[in-house]
Amino acid sequence: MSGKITFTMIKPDAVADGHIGAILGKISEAGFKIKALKLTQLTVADAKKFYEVHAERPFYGELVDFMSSGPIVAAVLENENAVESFRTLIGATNPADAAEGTIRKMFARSIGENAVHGSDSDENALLEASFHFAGKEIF
Ligand code: FUP
Repeated sequence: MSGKITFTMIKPDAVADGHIGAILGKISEAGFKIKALKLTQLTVADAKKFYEVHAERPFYGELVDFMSSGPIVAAVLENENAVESFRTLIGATNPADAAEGTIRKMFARSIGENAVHGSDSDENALLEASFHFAGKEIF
């Protein structure tokens, strides 16, 4: 499955702003198949673990607080060249730099509250999918 799978979260800002349906619509229109999907909330410990690669960065505390502040939608997605094509669909980390029509350009509040996550490698996609979903929840 490597190469065809990516993992995403619709982050607390976009859930609170009522964008779940619109974002899932753009994901489907772009040709991604939903392999797993749930509304859930990260604990502080979950968010610390998920973003531990950023533990030394100055924004880590705010990122952990934000990501555990409210419900998220977690999903596993399938497509050709899934990681790269999904990152193109979501746009740059900072919505101010994101291309027109990308999910972050349309729905993100700021660089810290940027609407969606997308895995940055095939290896991380599989690790992130298994962090959030049991095998029997992935179809
Ligand atoms: P991305 O791969 O585009 O999600 O971006 P990064 O992995 O670099 O960053 C992960 C998250 O850290 C971002 F989604 C938001 C947060 N972040 C900040 O809050 N400030 C920054 O300067 C960079 C990232």
